[in-house]
Amino acid sequence: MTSILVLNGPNLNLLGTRQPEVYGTTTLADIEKLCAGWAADTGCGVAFGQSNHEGHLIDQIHAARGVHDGIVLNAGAYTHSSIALMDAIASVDLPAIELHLSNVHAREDFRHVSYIAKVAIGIICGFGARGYIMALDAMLAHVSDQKT
Ligand code: DHK
Repeated sequence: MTSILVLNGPNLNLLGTRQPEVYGTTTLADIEKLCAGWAADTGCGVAFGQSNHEGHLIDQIHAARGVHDGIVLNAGAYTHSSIALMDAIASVDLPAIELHLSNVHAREDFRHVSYIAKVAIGIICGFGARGYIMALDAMLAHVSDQKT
C-alpha cells in the first residue's frame, strides 16, 4: 500500500486562529480529518506530522525512509530559509511536494524564495486547505506512475 507523510512546519499548529485572512479558518485538526477521509476513499495510507523545530522536522523526514513513499511538506517559513531541510529531502531519496495554503508568490518578496522547491517534484500553493488534497492526489499519481 502506498503511504504518504504530510509534514507541517512552524506555526501551522495555530491554523484556524493564525491570520485567518491569509491562512483561512480551517484548523490543522480539520486538515488532518480531510486527509484521513481522502485516505479512506483512495486506500492510500496517510501519516501526519507537525513541528515548530527545524531539527524535529529533519528527524521526521529521515524517519520516513523505508516507511513512506512520498512527503507532502508545508515547511512554513523554513521553506524560505532552511538549507538543512532542503538537504534532508535530498538525502532520503523520496519524492516531495512543496505545499502552501497561501499564494506565496503574491506576498512579500522573501516568500518568493524556496529552498524546498529545488528538491521538490512540484509545488502547490494558494488553494488553502484544499491544497493538501491536491498534493495527496498528485503524490499518489506520481508514486503510481513510478511503480508501473
Ligand atoms: C505558511 C507559512 O507559515 C509561511 O511562513 C509561508 C505558508 C507560507 C503557507 O501559506 O502555508 O510563507
